[in-house]
Amino acid sequence: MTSIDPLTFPPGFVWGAATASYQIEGAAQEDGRTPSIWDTFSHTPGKTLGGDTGDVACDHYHRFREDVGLMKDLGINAYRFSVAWPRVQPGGSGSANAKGLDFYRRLVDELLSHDITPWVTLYHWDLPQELEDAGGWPARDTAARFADYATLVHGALGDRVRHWTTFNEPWCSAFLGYASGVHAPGRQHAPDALAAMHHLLLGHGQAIESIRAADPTAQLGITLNLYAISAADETKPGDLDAARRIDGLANRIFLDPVLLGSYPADVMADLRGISDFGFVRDGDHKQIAQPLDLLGINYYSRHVVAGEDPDVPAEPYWRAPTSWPGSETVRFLKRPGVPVTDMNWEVDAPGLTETLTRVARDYPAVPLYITENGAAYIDTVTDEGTVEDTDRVAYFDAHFRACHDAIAAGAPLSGYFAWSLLDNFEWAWGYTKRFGMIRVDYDTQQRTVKASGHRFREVIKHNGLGE
Ligand code: GBH
Repeated sequence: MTSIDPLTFPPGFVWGAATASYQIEGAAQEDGRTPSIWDTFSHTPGKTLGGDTGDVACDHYHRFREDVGLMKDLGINAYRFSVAWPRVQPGGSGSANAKGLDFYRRLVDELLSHDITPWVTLYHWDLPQELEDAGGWPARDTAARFADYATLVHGALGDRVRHWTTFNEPWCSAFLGYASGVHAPGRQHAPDALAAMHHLLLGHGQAIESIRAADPTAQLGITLNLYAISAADETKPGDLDAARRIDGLANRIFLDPVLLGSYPADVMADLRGISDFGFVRDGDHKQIAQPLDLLGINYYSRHVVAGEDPDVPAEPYWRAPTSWPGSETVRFLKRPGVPVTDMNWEVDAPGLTETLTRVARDYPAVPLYITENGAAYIDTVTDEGTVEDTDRVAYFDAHFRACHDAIAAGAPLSGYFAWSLLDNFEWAWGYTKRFGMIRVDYDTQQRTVKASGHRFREVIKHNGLGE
């Protein structure tokens, strides 16, 4: 074949990069910021690899002008970042901290002056510790606190920010934070995880309603982490049921209340032994299912699952992790020969196409954005100081094509944000896992655009994968 498919994206397709406050900002004790659950968690021995914390991280709080300059250099159209609640409303309630808000005003102004559209995530996991001490997400009042905080941030930035999402991956906040405990606040009680899920969703609905009332033309949404799910053997009823169950617990348990207005009945039945969903009050479903202008999807990988099989030895890593309450009989499989990233996550680009077309098929129409997609790899730094992250270049390339395939199949995909702009604090893994298109030397804070960043610049310039 001589002609190359230019794989051009639709005009106006948004190309961006994403980060999150606790993963990059540092300056944990500056200008009136109070501790979040991630400060407490990361400072608790044994919770993060090597005891790493976000105290300094990428020092973005002090280096944001340089970082915006790098964004300009890559040519990104939009930048997705999160606001640290304990910076702008210390303690999680009451009046605003002007110095905290000023940081985000400076950042937004810097972005706008470089023609980069700011996309604000209101919550990327850094709950003020005081609210956790008052009960955290399992407490219903936290939803109202969040809506109040969201309204406050919108009041300060709404004149120059048009794109808002409430939560980043509420699945992680609920299930990793309160069931398996591998994320802050590190609690391990499955019924609490389900109550947390409901109150995160309620906070989403209340915040959307409040911002919408103040600003009818704002573009509002939420970001969910979705997985492609498949049964190990489609001829085995046990495997098919495992796939139904995990799709329910991973995807539909958030998609359904947000876009259809109720929890999926089969998932509630699966969870009967854990919770009676007594936390749902009259009117909650309607409150949660606010009309949205966009849905953010974070996609990383696929889960291949199987039911119990007496003939297969039950190796521990096959068992459903404790972050999946209600799935004790499900086995998570690693497929032999499928390449994995440095997180040990299987690379599965067709799963991205599948996820997008599935949401378009099963849910009411809403513009879709990939708000995160990317991969951790161990990067090679050459003697000349360049970073040849060949695996990441290939990962991105395959997933750009997967996005293009989804658009060709009719999915209303309107933009793509790479995770991540910079190497950063990878939660329980600390600084050992690097996801950036830009390398960060944590000793010197020097930034180096990796080969994947240079490649991204070309893709953005051509709005596609052609020459
Ligand atoms: C995203 O989460 C985050 O938004 C971002 O902050 C982070 O840096 C980035 O991805 C890279 O990790 O089956 O119990 O082992 C990633 C979504 C969801 C992926 C949970 C790992 C495993 C849960 N994560 N999943 S479990």
